[in-house]
Amino acid sequence: LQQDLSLILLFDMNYNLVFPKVPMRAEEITIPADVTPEKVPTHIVDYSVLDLLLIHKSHLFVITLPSVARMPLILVGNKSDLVEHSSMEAILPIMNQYTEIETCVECSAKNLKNISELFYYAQKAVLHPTGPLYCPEEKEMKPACIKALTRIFKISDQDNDGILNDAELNFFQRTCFNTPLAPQALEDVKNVVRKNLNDGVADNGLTLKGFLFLHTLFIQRGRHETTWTVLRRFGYDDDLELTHEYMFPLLKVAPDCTTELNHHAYLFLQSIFDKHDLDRDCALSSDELRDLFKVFPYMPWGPDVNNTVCTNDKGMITYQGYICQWTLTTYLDVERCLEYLAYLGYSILTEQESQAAAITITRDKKIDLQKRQTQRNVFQCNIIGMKNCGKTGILQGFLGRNLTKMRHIKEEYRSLYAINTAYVYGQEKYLLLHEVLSDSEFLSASGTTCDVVCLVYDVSNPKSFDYCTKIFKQHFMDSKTPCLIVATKSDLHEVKQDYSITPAEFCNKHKMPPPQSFTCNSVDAPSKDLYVKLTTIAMYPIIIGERGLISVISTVHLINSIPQAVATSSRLLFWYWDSLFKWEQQHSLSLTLSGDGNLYLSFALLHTMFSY
Ligand SMILES: Nc1nc2c(ncn2[C@@H]2O[C@H](COP(=O)(O)OP(=O)(O)OP(=O)(O)O)[C@@H](O)[C@H]2O)c(=O)[nH]1
Ligand SMILES: [Mg+2]
Repeated sequence: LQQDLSLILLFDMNYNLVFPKVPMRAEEITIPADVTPEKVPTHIVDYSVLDLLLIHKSHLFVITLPSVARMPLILVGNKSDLVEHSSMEAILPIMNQYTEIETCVECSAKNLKNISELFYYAQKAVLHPTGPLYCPEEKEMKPACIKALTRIFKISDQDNDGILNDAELNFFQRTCFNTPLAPQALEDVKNVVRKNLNDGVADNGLTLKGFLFLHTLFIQRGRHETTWTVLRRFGYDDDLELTHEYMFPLLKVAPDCTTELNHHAYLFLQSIFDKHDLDRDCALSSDELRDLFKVFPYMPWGPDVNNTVCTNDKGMITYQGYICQWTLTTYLDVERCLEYLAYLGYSILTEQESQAAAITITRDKKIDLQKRQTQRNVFQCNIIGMKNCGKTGILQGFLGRNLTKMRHIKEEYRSLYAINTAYVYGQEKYLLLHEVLSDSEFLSASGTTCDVVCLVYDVSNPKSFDYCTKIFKQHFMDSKTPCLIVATKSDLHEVKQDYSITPAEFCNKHKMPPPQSFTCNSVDAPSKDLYVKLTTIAMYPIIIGERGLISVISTVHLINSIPQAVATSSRLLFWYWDSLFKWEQQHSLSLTLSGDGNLYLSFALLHTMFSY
């Protein structure tokens, strides 16, 4: 909304001849905000023909030249005290010709007739112009206004039945005008619509047609500030575009922090899903999806989303898939997430200041490492390996698709991301897989930034492991990002890798868990094992600071039963145990003995997970 108004008065040249003592131009006057009906400070600038330049600095002038258009104008017939009859009839054609003219008023400076009205109309013309809303020739609202109000209707129709019932109307009223409608007022509104329109009211609620009719009526009766209040509340500016402020509230994300949706945001997204899953099959058909995104200016999800998240057997995005895609957008591009939530009317429906309230910024990863604890729910794993080694197979396997299903995916609809949940210690976490496309040994920052790396080689291709070792040495050997080596296509005959030592020996040498076998050539969905392991490592990174130094990010307590765990340990467990002690010595820390089973559990879990 305008903070400050300037009005320019363009005076008739004869004025000074009639009242020769009046100066050519009066001093600028400011009407303070609290005495104006719209509560906006208003500067009144007198104009003499010599000062044309001034016009450009103001928001309105009272009499105008058609060439200086796009500013709202008020046509004022002064000296009404001198005539018997109104000149309004003669003025109407001029009003029709110049749509910038918001209002015509006849006034008299001599007997002060309509003078305060004139300034009221002037303020109104600037603050609530009819120009963008209404076409007087056609006597109907302009398409952009209809589009905006239709979006507002859809957002307010919370059960998506095409009707604003009393509860929805009240919520709408409270949101826009801060007061609910009295039951009688509600009935009156509906009766007005009923009287004028056949299908404006249905099931005792307002249809879209009725809603649009009401706004047309407001505008036609000079109450367009009502429509503007609604439009502005839903984020629109004077050109009926959503404002930058509404779309992109300030959200500062420091490096090494990630962005997630909080519980309230998930509940909101769930309600949006439920509202559009009309057949209640827990998946969105293409029609349902299109309907959901009708409040967007464009379709945000392309067919690649169906290959990024889980779908049902008909290929529709499931509830799980829908939630995962939102999680992905929030994690990878939080600005976009804010934009999407703005289209959905998040701040309005949840009665929050802005969509920023939907976002949790996680603490710096370095603090997580220090404290050996994380509150994060979303982790990213980069999948790296030479061409054709089976990376996409791993991504699609995470969505429960085997090789046969994967082969049906059209090349142009492939996705370099896949996101799903995995359970670690009984907690559901999101794992975001990112297939890194590179055939050289050098990765860009997006290839190396993640929580865990999956280095993939193809057991049937003798050249494929060498690539993994190069990538490892180039990028990860000295980094804090944990790595897991994965041997894909394990259903095929395994050949010897062209490398000086075997993959298992390589892992041992570099203190990594042994290579993990994977195949997506299965009858059913591929095994979930690999994904649980990747999530676990991401959550509890076996930090190999100086490679060989290990810690578990969790509250580590030793318990009496540890000796049993050690007794049943594999080589990995010994290595793990050994490194933990080395780490303890190096950092002169002592591990506490308590009855808590956490460490035992971590040991046992890691032991069973990575033993081979
Ligand atoms: N037998 C068998 N074949 C597989 C498996 N995974 C992938 N393939 C086949 O291997 C080829 C490459 O698989 P992708 O998963 O596309 O490999 P990629 O690494 O993503 O390939 P690029 O993206 O081109 O680098 C395809 O022809 C797949 O059908 C598997 O587990 N077993
Ligand atoms: Mg691929």
